[in-house]
Amino acid sequence: MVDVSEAHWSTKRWAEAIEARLTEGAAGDPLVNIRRGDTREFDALFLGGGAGGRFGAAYLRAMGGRPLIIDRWPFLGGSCPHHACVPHHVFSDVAAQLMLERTFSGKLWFQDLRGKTVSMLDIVEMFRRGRTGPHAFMNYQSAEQLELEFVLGQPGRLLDARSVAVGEQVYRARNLVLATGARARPLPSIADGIGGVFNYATLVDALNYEPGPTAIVVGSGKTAIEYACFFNATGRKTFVVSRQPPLALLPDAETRRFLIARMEEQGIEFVNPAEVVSCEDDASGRIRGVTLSGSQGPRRIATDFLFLGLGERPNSEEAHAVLGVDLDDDGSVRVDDRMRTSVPGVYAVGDLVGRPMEMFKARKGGTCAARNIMGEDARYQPRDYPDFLHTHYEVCWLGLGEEQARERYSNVVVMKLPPDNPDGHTVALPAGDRVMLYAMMKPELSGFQKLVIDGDSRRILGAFHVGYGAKDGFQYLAPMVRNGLTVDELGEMDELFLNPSYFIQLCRLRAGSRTLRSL
Ligand code: FAD
Ligand code: KPC
Repeated sequence: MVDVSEAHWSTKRWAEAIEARLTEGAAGDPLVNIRRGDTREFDALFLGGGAGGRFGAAYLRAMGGRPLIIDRWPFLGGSCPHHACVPHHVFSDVAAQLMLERTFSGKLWFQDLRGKTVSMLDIVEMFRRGRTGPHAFMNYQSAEQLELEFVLGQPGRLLDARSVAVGEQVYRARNLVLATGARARPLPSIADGIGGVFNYATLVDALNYEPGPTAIVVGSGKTAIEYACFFNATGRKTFVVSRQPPLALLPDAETRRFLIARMEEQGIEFVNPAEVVSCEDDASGRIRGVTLSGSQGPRRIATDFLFLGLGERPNSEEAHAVLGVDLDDDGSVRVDDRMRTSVPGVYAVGDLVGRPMEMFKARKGGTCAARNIMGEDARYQPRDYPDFLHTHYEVCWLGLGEEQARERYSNVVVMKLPPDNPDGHTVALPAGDRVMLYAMMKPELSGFQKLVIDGDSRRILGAFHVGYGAKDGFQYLAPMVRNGLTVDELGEMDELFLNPSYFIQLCRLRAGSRTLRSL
């Protein structure tokens, strides 16, 4: 083991150590940061130092407790900086940037990208180099600012409800918090052993060739759509194959239609309902084509690049086998609203406990477990939360879609931009940060926004935004909507014009009328 408890490494030194260990793989000795002078028993072992484990440990430490994190990777922060949120945002930034450049190819200062493909391998390698920064920061912040103790770089082995082994060394605590995350679901058997088949993790870890002109994505959820838009924006013909229609998770049909139309304009072809029934490989073992079955009959598409966005499966097998924790049908560890599993003293958090698999849930679950371990009666159940995904745009939403609202309320009012326009003419709205060029030169690409309102109580029921820069706003809007925010209260706020979503001024334009009308 390498004792780093007195090392006080800078981010630069952490970056070097992490990179060296990632290159060595499993051969590296664990990095051990345990304060030698502290003889207190650990209050909790956190198995997994991703968002759930790290935030849980930090909170427990802040409350005066003593946590120990064990993670198989040489860095803290888990999947997010390594192969999930951070690369997803890099690739989505690339998709947005390239859509802008392709739309205005040859105009103003834009280079002519028509018919050109940009290197996916270069972008993935750029991310691989860049992720060292977030990795290093996670360890620096955890060690120096949050004073966390940890053992990194080797897997932990569950022994019982109080003990975990790393190699020969056994660590014990009063409680155990399972935070081992989830992994990508494979395509059942037909792609086994074939090269050129990727998921979000292997794409960034293993891509080592320049994919050809066609990309096939399987799936219809967030990861499938986000990565499909990235592949498409690089100039590749991209097919999205799924049993379900895309974006079913987004609860407003008009917003879905806007997004799908824009993706199709960018050249994405949606094939559904359909599934991949076989994959062929070439002499080198790399995929060279897939056969699809579906409502339009069998179809073969030649490709050397298949991406699976089939959702994730919780890493719950060992906890179930060794500790006997109860699982749900999807393999997630069953917890109550204090994050307690079926085994006393054992908690579980994050992707391991199922949907929604999002950072806020992992982090809040971790802090909830920590507070209970430290004697508080803290409860957490994710509900009424805002949500987002990327296409070539950033898409945010909360609450009810228009159809859902009409099922429940008799007087639904809608405010949106752009307005419905019978002759199809598009106006330069919405206009705001990062869509101004679209608004001026190609207004139909400048976005879409919609508020769904109960006209009787004047309360906001739902909000949808396609554009850029509204994610922050939706974080703060969600609790206000939950607490009954009305059109009148929204119209009283101060907009920072040109604001990405026009909700404040649209509400103010109507707030004076006793009978609300759509706008
Ligand atoms: P993880 O972060 O996966 O942490 C689990 C940790 O457990 C890992 O560090 C792992 O090494 C460790 N571990 C597992 N087994 C062992 C063992 N036996 N011994 C030791 N350590 C072990 N969410 C968002 O909110 N915003 C986004 O933009 C976003 N983008 C995403 C993009 C993609 C492609 C994906 C797949 C997910 C995305 N998510 C996003 C979801 C988010 O990444 C997860 O919800 C979050 O990372 C879950 O945190 P966690 O702590 O539960 O698991
Ligand atoms: C570097 C960064 O902010 C992205 S990774 C976050 C992981 S954690 O703070 O542990 O939730």
